[in-house]
Amino acid sequence: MQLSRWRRYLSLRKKLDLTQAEAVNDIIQAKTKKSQQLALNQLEGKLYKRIAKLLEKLSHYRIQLELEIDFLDDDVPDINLEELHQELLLFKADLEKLVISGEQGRIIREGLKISLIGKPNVGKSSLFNKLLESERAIVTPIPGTTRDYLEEVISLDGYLVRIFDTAGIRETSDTIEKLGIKRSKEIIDGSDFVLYITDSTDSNEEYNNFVSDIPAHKLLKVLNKVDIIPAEKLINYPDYIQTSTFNQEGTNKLKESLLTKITLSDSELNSGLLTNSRQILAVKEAITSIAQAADSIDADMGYEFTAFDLKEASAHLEEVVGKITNDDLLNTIFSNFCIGK
Ligand SMILES: Nc1nc2c(ncn2[C@@H]2O[C@H](COP(=O)(O)OP(=O)(O)OP(=O)(O)O)[C@@H](O)[C@H]2O)c(=O)[nH]1
Ligand SMILES: [Mg+2]
Repeated sequence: MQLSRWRRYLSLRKKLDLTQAEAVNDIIQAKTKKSQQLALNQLEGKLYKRIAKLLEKLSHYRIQLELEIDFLDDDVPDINLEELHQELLLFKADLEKLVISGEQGRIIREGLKISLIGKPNVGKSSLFNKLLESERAIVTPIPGTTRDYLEEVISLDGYLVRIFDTAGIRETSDTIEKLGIKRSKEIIDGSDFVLYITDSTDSNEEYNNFVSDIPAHKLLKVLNKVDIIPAEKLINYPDYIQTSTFNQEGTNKLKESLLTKITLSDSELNSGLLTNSRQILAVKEAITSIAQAADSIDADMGYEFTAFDLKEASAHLEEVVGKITNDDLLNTIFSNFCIGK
């Protein structure tokens, strides 16, 4: 979009909240339909409204407590602490749901990070190329071909997916290969999902220890080169996605499995999701404060403590939407991006 159009758009609005400001950046950077849709929802203020509702609830609880503190001797009706405790736990559960869906929002915005790992020569780079539909990575029959990782981005059904091809992991004395393997391990840690590629003609025993370190929910097992495996052997691999890079069928199955990892419905996508780590962290901190508020009721510590924790929780939620001016925003956008020339 051109600078003049942004100026016109922004001049129609007096102030944007921080989530909307972030959305403007996200729209500019969005690479797929879904990430654009998410950013547009945020720009419309859906996340802002969702957080504002939560803040309203929090201030309702706080007012009850502060009235008690200020007018202890007056005729203010007593607070039902048991009921408040219960409500705080429900409120905390709501925030926890917001964080969980926010992880999906973050995946849509930043892309689902997938790494291809496995022993040398099992066909990682070949699968990488198939997913990309291009001959991006070098493929040879020589084990140890990929020395450093490669990263590429694809759109899967409108979702952004970042794929990493890694150096095959094995015992080696080669210094360059060792460095590549070290990086492969770092990439595994930073991935949302790990595709563990095997080839049934190989023994994977030495590898089992390594794979057992990867959390099970992150692991997708793939049996490649099924074209050279006798068909009757395939039933030994029921929990593997079976592929051959010589045909399309397996790659399609692989893509479908990846899509099942993005579990958002369209209505959730439109519900005002958290979309970045900053927002998620602020809500997590609000959850800690709410838990402390509930604990302070449990421990009979007095209204002041509970009110203090609720104030902290509000401050954290306010961080998500903190107000900024259009000028601040335009300065940030145009200092970071060269658009609208
Ligand atoms: N028969 C068969 N061969 C395959 C298949 N996929 C890959 N290959 C072959 O296996 C060899 C190794 O493929 P690569 O994709 O380079 O394997 P890699 O896992 O990336 O290997 P490194 O980079 O060395 O770790 C090549 O000769 C490929 O043509 C497959 O599905 N079936
Ligand atoms: Mg390779």
